[in-house]
Amino acid sequence: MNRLQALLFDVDGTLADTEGQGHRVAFNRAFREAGLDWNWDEALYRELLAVTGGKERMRHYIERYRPDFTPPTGDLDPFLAELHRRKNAHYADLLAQGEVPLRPGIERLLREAREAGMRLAIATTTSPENVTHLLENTLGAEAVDWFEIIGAGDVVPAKKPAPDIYHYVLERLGLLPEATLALEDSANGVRAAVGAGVPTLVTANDFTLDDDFSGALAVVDQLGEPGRPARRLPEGTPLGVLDLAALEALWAGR
Ligand code: XBP
Ligand code: MG
Repeated sequence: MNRLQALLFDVDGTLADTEGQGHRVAFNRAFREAGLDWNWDEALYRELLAVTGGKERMRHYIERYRPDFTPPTGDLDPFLAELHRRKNAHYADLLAQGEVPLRPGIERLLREAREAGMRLAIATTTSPENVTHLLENTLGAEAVDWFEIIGAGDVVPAKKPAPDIYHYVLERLGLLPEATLALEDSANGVRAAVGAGVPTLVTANDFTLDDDFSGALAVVDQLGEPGRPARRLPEGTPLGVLDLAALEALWAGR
């Protein structure tokens, strides 16, 4: 009988609401520290999220909003790399201060999946150390080892919406895409997962509610906890707590 073999988790916006109070705040701190008068408010950041990857996002911002900007050091690449390094240091501080909790149902599902022997992996555009810090600060240091493969950041040439990071993870798991289920929160994430042939459940959030999730198996507001059912979007139909059995049923009915 065909069984679901692995859950593949996106990180930002899926494991935790990292963007609004995490990455965005960290970018702004790095900008101030570097003496730049750039400030990314929530509305602008929502727009900038169309570009995945912190370095790529800053480059896009300069091209679109600061076309006359020249970095003090002359060359843009090393300037952006250093700014991104400082941004990630601020992000790590925010995580350590507990500013970025996991989304509802994530810890419950991860613990249940581990208990059941379900294979777990991560497919994300963010940097590996950001993933490690998030897991350590929310679930404890040992949680990094819960994931067989952590596919993150620059290990692939093209970030989401390219399917590369999913190909990378699937190859290392030794699994066909149809044997797995991805959990994503954004249009770029869905395009990456579906582009690699991976059935995908979307847990949308405030930054992505209006995204185009074409190709996803289903869209819900969150995974649900006792007393706080997951709701199918856009109708709002309550679905209860999405446990492993519910995810397997969704996957099997695809
Ligand atoms: C989300 C992203 C990332 C983060 C910032 O990726 O687009 O770029 O906003 O990450 P995912 P870095 O949902 O796939 O995890 O600054 O570390 O690049
Ligand atoms: Mg995401």
